[in-house]
Amino acid sequence: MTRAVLSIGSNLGDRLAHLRAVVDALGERVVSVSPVYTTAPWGGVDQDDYLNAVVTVRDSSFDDYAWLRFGQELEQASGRVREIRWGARTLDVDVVQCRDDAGAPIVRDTDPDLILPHPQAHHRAFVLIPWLAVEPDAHLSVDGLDRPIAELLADLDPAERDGVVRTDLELRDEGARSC
Ligand code: PH2
Ligand code: MG
Ligand code: MG
Repeated sequence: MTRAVLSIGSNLGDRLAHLRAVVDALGERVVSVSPVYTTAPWGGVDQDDYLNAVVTVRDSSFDDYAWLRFGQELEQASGRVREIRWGARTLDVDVVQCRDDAGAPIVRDTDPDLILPHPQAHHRAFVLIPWLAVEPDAHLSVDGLDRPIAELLADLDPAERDGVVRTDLELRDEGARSC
């Protein structure tokens, strides 16, 4: 059994539909879904604003690689093509953190396809703000030091935080919300 924190983002095509497709596909694995935010592009590439959200998930038969593969399949299904690093995309699903059975965060630093926790997460207001909305007490290991994400967010340049604006958009469909 693992629990994971997934960051999802889109800035090409029907951005909301791409994010909703992730929540739909995750189905019963979903523990919580953050609000949706419009976010200024991060990473220095000139491109349109993103929609971003965070989804926390769990599955009794998934390990960390299963979350990675699941995300990659959804990225493919959204029509994502080879792109430049940190450039525009129909859908990006990143595993930010993954905890094992005992609740311990899994650490990986040898496979470039899956570094855990995500090496850029603590720099990204578009990850920390949605994550904080669903897990206010969450911690993230940065350089081997366990830090509250609220503190990591406070350390960011205010301009980074100001670029992340909450919307009224919803990722769960009506049926799921009324359950
Ligand atoms: N994803 C990127 C690069 N830059 N900026 C924002 N605001 N949101 C993203 O999801 C994002 C980004 C590549 O994964
Ligand atoms: Mg990414
Ligand atoms: Mg990615």
